[in-house]
Amino acid sequence: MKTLITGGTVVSSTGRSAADVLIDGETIAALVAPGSTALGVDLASHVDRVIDARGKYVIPGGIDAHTHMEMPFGGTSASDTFETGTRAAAWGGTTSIVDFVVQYAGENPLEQYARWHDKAAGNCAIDYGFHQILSDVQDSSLHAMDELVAEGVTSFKLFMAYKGVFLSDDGQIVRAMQKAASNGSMIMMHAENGSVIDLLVQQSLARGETDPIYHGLTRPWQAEAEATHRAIMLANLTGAPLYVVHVSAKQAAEQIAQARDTGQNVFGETCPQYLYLSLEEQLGAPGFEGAKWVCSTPLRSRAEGHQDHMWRALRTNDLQLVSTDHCPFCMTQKQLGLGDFSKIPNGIGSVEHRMDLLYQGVVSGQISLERWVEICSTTPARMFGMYGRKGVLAPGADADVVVYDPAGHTSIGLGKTHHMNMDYSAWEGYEIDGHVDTVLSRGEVVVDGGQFHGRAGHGRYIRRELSQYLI
Ligand code: DUC
Ligand code: ZN
Ligand code: ZN
Ligand code: ZN
Repeated sequence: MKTLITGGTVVSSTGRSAADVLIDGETIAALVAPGSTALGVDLASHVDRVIDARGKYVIPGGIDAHTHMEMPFGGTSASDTFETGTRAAAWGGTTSIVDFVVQYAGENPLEQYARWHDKAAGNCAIDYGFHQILSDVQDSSLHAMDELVAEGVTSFKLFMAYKGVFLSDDGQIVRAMQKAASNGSMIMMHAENGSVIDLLVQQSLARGETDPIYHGLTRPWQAEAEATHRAIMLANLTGAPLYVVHVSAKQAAEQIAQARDTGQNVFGETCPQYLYLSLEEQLGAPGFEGAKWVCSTPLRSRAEGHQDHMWRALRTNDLQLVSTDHCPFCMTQKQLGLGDFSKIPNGIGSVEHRMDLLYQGVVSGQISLERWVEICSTTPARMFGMYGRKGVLAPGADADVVVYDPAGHTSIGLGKTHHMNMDYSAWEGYEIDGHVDTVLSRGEVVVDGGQFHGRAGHGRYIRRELSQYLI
């Protein structure tokens, strides 16, 4: 099957040009001058399918490097399965996800890895890779880290918060970092001071403060900035590359920027919720509504300037990526925390909207068109060892392609654009300038003309290499 995407503007992380994209089977065959001929014959008449991209951007498919499909968490399980979640991702122009295998304390990391393959295999509409969460770091975990790297799991998430659920103490963190330094893998960190947060939560509940808003108020920016600093120091001590997930506090981003200025391999990710949503809006939500926006790290105060700082950090490359931390729960699941905010499952669902939401940063002049592609696709590919196959439109790369219509419009919300398995949207009422028109995953059209054409099982496991982003 040969496909030609004609008449569009191909945008990469380094520039834009008028070019046609020729796809042969699952990969990109060539980028050619618009209207090119082969031996004097119009190329378009040589292919099986022509996609008209006039007036539109042609970009490499989005890569969401942080999702939690059907994750067991908070006494329940994230509501998107690999099937529903990857379908929603495709609708939004995301053609690869990197999800997290979960190893809770006492579980065998390799068995958990096999379990996650069982959950994903045959169910995904787009390609998927795995990071691995380690909740306790034993001799056996260190051994597993080597085996997992050979399997293409080249990044490991540790937690400085959630004692009794995930927490790795500093000694365990250092052991895992030493292993990462020796096998070349990346340490991903949930950087919040868990002991401080647990204390503030207990004190808050003891005062009778039970509403959702106290989730954010008991996770202050100082707890994030302190843990981020500590994680950076431990990474410096051990020589491990460090990627701080879901950065929301300005002061945490500043810690990352300082470390990067010294040349240390430290990277940071923020999420759409930390660019757009705020503690003030959550405070203004009536009753239990605020539970929709309970996530960790929490939404931050707009008055304190965190959101503006996240945009600025994205512009300056103090932060490198925007992933969603897609961890959706329905309202009945959120209601586990009625009367006790600490029992609200933490997470927001955004996998479908990341490309559109980030594109609003282009519309408003916060980031360039090229930076949009870099943040959404090229850097996640490089950061997590997929570049070449993913993250770029070049001969030999997987034909993961999005045709994006800057003149289009997208209304987000239930009954509008919403394909995630959730009974509300954290983004209800958002109006997007721009529209994901056509999405190809490895040469197959999965979304086009407002229709889903993909299928569960098309998506394949991505065996990742070591990070290609390190200094
Ligand atoms: N951290 C995550 O990365 N995802 C869900 C919840 C959390 O705390
Ligand atoms: Zn986390
Ligand atoms: Zn997460
Ligand atoms: Zn359109």
